[in-house]
Amino acid sequence: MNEKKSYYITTPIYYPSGKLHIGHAYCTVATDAMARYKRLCGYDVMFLTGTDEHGQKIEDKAREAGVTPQEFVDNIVAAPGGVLDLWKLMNISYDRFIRTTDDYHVESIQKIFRKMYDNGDIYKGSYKGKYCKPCESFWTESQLVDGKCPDCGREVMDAEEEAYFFRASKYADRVRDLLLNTDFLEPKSRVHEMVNNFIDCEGGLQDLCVSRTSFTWGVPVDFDPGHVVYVWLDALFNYMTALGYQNEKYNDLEKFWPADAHFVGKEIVRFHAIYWPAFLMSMGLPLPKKVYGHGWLNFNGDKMSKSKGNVVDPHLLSQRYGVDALRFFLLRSFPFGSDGNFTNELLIQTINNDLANDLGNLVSRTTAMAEKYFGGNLPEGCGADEVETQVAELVRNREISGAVISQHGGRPEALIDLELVREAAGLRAAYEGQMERFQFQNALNAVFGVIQRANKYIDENAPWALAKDMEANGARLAHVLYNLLETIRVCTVLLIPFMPESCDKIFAQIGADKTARTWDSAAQWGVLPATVSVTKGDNLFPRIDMDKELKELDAIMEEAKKAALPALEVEPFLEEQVDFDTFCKSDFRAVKVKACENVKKSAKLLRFTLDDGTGTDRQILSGIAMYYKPEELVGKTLVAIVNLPPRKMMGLDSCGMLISAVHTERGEERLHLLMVDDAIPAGAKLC
Ligand code: ME8
Repeated sequence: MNEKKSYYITTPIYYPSGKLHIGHAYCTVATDAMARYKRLCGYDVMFLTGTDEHGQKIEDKAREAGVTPQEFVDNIVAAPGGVLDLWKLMNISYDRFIRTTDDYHVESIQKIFRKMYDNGDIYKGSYKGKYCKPCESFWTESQLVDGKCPDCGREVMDAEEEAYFFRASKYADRVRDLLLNTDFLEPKSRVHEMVNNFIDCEGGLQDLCVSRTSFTWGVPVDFDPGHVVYVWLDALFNYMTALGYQNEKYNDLEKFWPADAHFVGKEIVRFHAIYWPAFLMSMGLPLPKKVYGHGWLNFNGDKMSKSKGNVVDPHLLSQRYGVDALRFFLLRSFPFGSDGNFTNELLIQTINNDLANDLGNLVSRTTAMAEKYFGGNLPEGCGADEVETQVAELVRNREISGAVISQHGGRPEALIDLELVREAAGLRAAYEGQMERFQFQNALNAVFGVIQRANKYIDENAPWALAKDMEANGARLAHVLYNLLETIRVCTVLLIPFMPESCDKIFAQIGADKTARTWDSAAQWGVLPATVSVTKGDNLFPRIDMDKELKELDAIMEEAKKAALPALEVEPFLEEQVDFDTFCKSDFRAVKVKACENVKKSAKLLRFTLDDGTGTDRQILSGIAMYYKPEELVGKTLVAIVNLPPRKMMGLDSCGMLISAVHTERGEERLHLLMVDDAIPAGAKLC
């Protein structure tokens, strides 16, 4: 039997310490595209993702939230709107999801730790150093940047504890060799950074502290109570425990280990490219074939960590633009190996240019014309001719020559047709080359090059002009539409890894059955039957009005900012006491509003004419025009302090002050004039 080749790919397992943002989705979407691509190519794929649930940060956050660490992580991982929900929404086709709190993983980590201890690679010592709590990383003085954590730039603290150490130093030479002399780590630009900063640095590769005693939320070291396993050792081995390493839960090691690719963000390349292979060397295990360190999505220059307050919510974005548009944007707009600047404007632009204008337009124009001119069914005989099929074949075998094209004598339009055929038939090979190197942006560039070519082909052939004389040009028109459908089909097959749901819809519109959606068919020409049935469907990617949309997004962000502020804040109580006699000197009276108006040229002031019971009107000015309309207040019974010395405001005397209650709601100041029972007569003293 011909067994399928296997392919094992992983994402980092995420810290469930808060909501995931678009930066997290970036890596997972890329991994998903790769997994779908490999499935399309016929591989038996294992796509692993999960959550990294131990460590001091989680313990602290749980304490702050008043729940147990397990409750805390359960709430972020499995609750509605949590990690699992997000991956479902983003159409992430993972095959396995590991949580490092899963029993089988905990059991495996304990066995692994003991094995490394038994083989002498883990030993007990004491640790003195600088510790970055959010990153859960110990650093030496020389590794700090401006005295701060080199990964996240935050303050570090002095820390000392009895701890177990992993003899990383023992593996320095082998890891250096792995990095410098193999393709283990990519992009290559990251290799020297790793070797120079962590192996060939002053003091060489340091042994790694792999246990903690200062908190308890971790995998307990079973032979030394009080110690928990360092999160990174715990987390890195997820890639193997999830296949059944040191546990009975799964049995997939033989099939899937070593991993074909670990996708990781650039800041955790150090753990994956240095300690991970060293751990595996210590255990005598095969090394993964590739670690790919992708860049960060920055948002206005910042990595979008929650702590820097720049979160962009993937739930919200996919609700507004559709999951496929968001997935596509992430891989189309940024080269995977480098940083990219995420802006809402770029997102909308990409959707409008690539999806609405180029792809959407091509599909809707082609299907609309097939319906309009042929009732959705192209006539017999309009399919690929012999020369076209032959050109496609030669392109596939990389044997194309100009001779074949010029042989296609007779038809003046033949050259235009063959150019399109050649581009479409050659697309798969170009795309494959890029996908194999994780160059998603380039792969998509290739596809969109052909899509643009096809749009140009419509203009070159002007089907609307051909349609004016169907008797003379009907066959040509049908052939033009057939060529367009074939081009759409080839491009759509190659877009499956990026936009699976939209591709299904396009296939349905162009009448492509299962056999016309395969990897093999993407390098062939003439796969759709000539009499294919076409149905124009809904507009797949509606154009977005940029200005309007940006305004709405601003308003949403403003609202979100407000929602994050405390619901209610009142002023702190005064510490200083006032003696009773002083207090009694304040003369509070009930007053009735006889008239109220805005003060000219003042946005704030209202001018009150008040009955204070003395028989003479009292005038008070109050800075509350943003809270009340003057006419609302006429007739109300208010409270005023009446023995303050008069003050001039905007040239008018204010004789006293009206009493209000003030507080802050979601960051906005609120004010309520104190209004009392209308039965209280004007001038009544309040005491
Ligand atoms: O690092 N742009 O978890 P994590 C691109 N638990 N990628 C980003 C990003 C951004 N703005 N922000 C975060 C961990 N990421 C560990 C992994 S694996 C054994 C343990 C990426 O939740 C980040 O680079 O902090 C990392 O690869 C991933 O999200 C998970 O980050």
